[in-house]
Amino acid sequence: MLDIHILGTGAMACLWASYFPTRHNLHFIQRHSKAASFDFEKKPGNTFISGHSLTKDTVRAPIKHLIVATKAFDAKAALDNIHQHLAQDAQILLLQNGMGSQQLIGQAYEQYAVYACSSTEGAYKSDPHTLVHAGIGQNHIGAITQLAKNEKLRQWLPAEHFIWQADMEPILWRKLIINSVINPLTVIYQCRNGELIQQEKIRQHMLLICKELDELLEKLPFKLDSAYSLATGVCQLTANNYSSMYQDWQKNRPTEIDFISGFIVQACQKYSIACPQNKKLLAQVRQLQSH
Ligand code: KPL
Repeated sequence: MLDIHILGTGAMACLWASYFPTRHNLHFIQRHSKAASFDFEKKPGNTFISGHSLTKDTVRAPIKHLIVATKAFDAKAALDNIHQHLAQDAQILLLQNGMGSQQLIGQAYEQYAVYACSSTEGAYKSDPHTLVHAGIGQNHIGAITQLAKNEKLRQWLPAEHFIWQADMEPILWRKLIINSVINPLTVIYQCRNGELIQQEKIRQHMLLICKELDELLEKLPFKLDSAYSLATGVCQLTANNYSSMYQDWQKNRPTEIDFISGFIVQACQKYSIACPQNKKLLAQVRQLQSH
C-alpha cells in the first residue's frame, strides 16, 4: 500500500488516479477544500474512485510519490506551496502541456527525481465529479533530472500505463509543435480539431504557421516530421475533440498559450527566425483570453 499525492483534480489528475490499484491511498491536494474526501466517477465503465482531499495546510505525511496535474502556468507555484512536505527521496511526475514549466521545475527541484509525461490520452470532466476517458492514448515518460530513473518510477507508477523514453526532449518538442498548431487555431476559429483540415481557409492559415515551425525544427539536434504532417495526423485522429485550449477558453479559464506559442516565439528568437505568424497567434489568443 502506497500513498500517492496528486496536485489538482482536473481531467488528467483523475485519469492518473484511476490507474492506481485500489489498495493505494490517493491524496488529492487542492487550492481550497473543506471536504475530507474527493470522489469521482470514471466513464465509460462507471468506476467510482475515492481519495482524501487535502490543502497545502492539511498535508501530513511526507510526500514520496507526487503527480503534478495542474496547468503549466500553475505548476511551479503549486509545487513550491507544498515543497516543505516533500520526502528527501520524493519522485515527482509532471503532466503539463507545452514546454518551459518542466525545465523551470527541473532546475528548482534538481535534488529530486523529476519526470515529465507527454500524453495522447483524451479525457475531460463533464462535471467536477465525472471523468470521461474519451480516447485511449499513450503516456510517454522520461527523466527531467539526473535522479529520475525508469526502475524507480516502476516501483509506484503502473507500468502498463506508460512507455519509458530515454530522451524526453524530442518527445516534448513533437507534442509542443502539434499543440502550437492545433490549440491556438481551434480558439481563433472556434472549432473542433478536425475542422482545421476540413476548411480550406483554415488549412491555408495552418500551412503558414507550419512553415515557420519547420524552420525552427531544422535548428534542433534531432529529426521530427514536418509540422504540417505532425499536426494534420493528430487533427485526423482527434477530429471530434475540442482542444484543451479551446475548452479552457470556453470556460473562461486562463489558457496555456504562453507555454505553447510563447515558448515557440522565444525559441525562434533564440535562433533568429522571423515568426510573424506565430507571434500573431500568440497575440490573438492572449487578447481573446483577456476578454
Ligand atoms: O493535446 C491536445 C490538446 O488538446 O491539448 C491535442 C493533441 C491537440 C488533442 O486535442
